[in-house]
Formats: sequence, C-alpha cells, structure tokens
Amino acid sequence: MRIAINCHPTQGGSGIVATELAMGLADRGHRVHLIACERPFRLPETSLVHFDRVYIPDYPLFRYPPHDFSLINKIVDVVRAQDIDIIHAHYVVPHAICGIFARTMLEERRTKLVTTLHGTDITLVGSHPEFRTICQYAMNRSDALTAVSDWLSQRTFEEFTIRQEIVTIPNFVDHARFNSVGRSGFPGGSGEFILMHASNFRPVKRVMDIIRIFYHVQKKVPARLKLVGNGPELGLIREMCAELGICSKVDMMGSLAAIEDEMKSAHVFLLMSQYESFGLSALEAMACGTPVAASRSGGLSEVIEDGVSGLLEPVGDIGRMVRRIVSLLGDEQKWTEMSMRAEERSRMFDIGSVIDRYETLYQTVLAT
Ligand code: GMT
Repeated sequence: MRIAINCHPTQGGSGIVATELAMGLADRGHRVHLIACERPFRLPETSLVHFDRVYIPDYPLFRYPPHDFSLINKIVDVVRAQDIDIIHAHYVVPHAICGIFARTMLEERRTKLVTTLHGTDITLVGSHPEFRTICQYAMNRSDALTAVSDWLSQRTFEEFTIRQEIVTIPNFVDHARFNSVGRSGFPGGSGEFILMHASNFRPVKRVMDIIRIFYHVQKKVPARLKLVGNGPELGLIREMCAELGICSKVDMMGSLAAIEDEMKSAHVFLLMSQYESFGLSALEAMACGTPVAASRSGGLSEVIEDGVSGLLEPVGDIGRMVRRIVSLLGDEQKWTEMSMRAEERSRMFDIGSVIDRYETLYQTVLAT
C-alpha cells in the first residue's frame, strides 16, 4: 500500500505512535510518507519512511501564518505525486480536518482517510466550543475512525454525535528497543531506588502529585527522582522541589533520545495524570520491566493490572500511593514479580500485532 501519515512532530505520544507506525509499515514494504512541519524526533535519518516537510510561508499581513493551508497543500501534492491510497491522520486538530479538505480536493482519486483519536484531541482541544463543530464534522467524514483505548472511544461518543463505528486499536511498543535486557535490579544494602516520570509537563499530568509522592517515599527509603521531558509546569516543579528541600534528589533531565536506558534504571515509573487515554510512556516503562504507579483513570486500567503489573490508585490519592510504593520497594520478591509481570503484560501490545490491525483496517477501507 501507499500511505501518507500526518502528525504532530513534537514530543507527544501521538507523534511517537504515528512515527513508529510509519516505520513499522515501511519495514513491511509499504511506501510511507510522513508529513509534518518538522522531522519527528523519533524518525531517524536512516529510516525507510519518506519525510515531507510542511513549510509555512509568512507575510506581514498575517497575524497567524496559516499552517493548515500549507499542510493541506502538501498532503494533496504528496498524494498526487506518490499515488497514495490512504491518508492516515493522527490527532483530529488539525490533521483529520486538513485530511478531509485534502480528500475533497483530490476528487479525481479514491484516496481514503483514516483518523486516529489520541486523547486530548477529544477531551480538551476537540471539545472546545471553538473547535467542536469542525472536529465532529471531520470525524464523521473520515472513512474510518480509530481510538487508542476503549475509554477514549466511549468518551468520544459521549462528547460528540458520531455516526460511525470507532475501532479501538491500542498503542504499542517496539520490544526490540524497549526491553529488560541489562536493566537494573533491586538495589542491595543502602543503594538508592530510582523513581521516574516522563512527560510534556502539562497540568493534565499532575506532576505536583508526583513530587509530593516522591517527597514522602524518600523519607522512608533511599530514593532519587528522575524527571524526563520539558513543558510548561517545569518552573513550578523546580520551585516546589526547593520548598520541600529535595532538589538534590531530583534530576531534571530534559528531553532524551534514549529514554529506554533511563526506564531500565528505574524501579518505579510514575504517571499520576488527571487521565490518560492510554499512557504510552507507562507501556514503554513496563516493557523495560519497570512497574508503573499510575492514576486509576482513563485508559490506564486497560494497560496496567492493579497489583499485578503495576499499581493504580484514584487521582490525587497521594497517601495510598505512597504506602503502596513503600511496601513494594520494601519487598524484593514482590518487586521482582511485578517487574516480570509488567514486561509480560507489555507483550499484549507488541508492535507487530498492532501493525497487523492497522494493515487490515487499511485493506477494509480500500475495499469499500
Ligand atoms: O496530551 C498529551 O499527553 C499528549 C497527547 C499526544 O497526542 O501526544 O497524548 C495522548 O496521546 C497518547 C498517544 O496515543 C496517549 O498515550 C496519551 O495517553 C494521550 N494523553 C492524554 O490522554 C492526556
């Protein structure tokens, strides 16, 4: 097949999923074009995926340069030049909307549009009154709609009037990269436990809860906290660490290319979000054999089995989570078992089986 994928290139989960999917499809012999305004950070120069950059011309008249017109123009040009069968839009705003416009312009062809819903495109951005009408239109006019969890499918039906099926195709992990080979074991003697969090540090991630949890945990067991990524709340987090007197135990690592190495060194990965439609970083940590402590919210309970492959507690319940983490880190056998179960559970979301499902979906859509 010949597939054009468009996505946000920034360090969010939707861009990672789109990029990994593009690479997986290209490895299987499909011709894949990835369209974005920057090279997605997980797309190596050596990849078989063709990268098509969207340039956004500016002009003094524009207060806001019209990115979306350039994106539509690029999609149309790539589809025509490369004889593309499927446009796959990741995140409704603006990708599905631009995909609809592009498909309309491509009236001489039978190009199909598949849209994947990722989470905040439904819960925060898409349901905003200034976007709602156009998002609903784009979803209903897509040739197929997928969501990354059953929770997100349900939320979409609750938020919008959707007249077609939403197929759940979960996110996935590449075990060739994220695995437990060489991972750190249980620290002996007075060794430190490593707690870790990685995200874009937006309010929905509730990183302050993570700092509070770490503050209490490190009072009970020797521990460090690694924070990976960048985002708007990092300044507040720094201030909070200073107020609590824990700066020397918190490493702010910024964005990392080889995040799997840090995941392999961590003993607990924390994701205490208000909700996560899926929680891709949790899955990647689990694949590295790192138990995840997470909020029981959104699609996280479709990924983590509480008490087996990780820990789930209600959003904001810091006290209960602290007690459970301290208990886990106090019991080597329990931690080792959970680490193994986390890795085992991640195999349910292996890249190969999920790419099979996207291929089948594309074939079904092309046959209609
Ligand atoms: O808001 C974000 O966290 C970023 C967003 C994205 O599109 O990059 O993440 C969403 O999509 C990811 C990939 O499908 C999911 O793993 C995340 O759970 C989801 N974030 C939320 O629902 C908050």
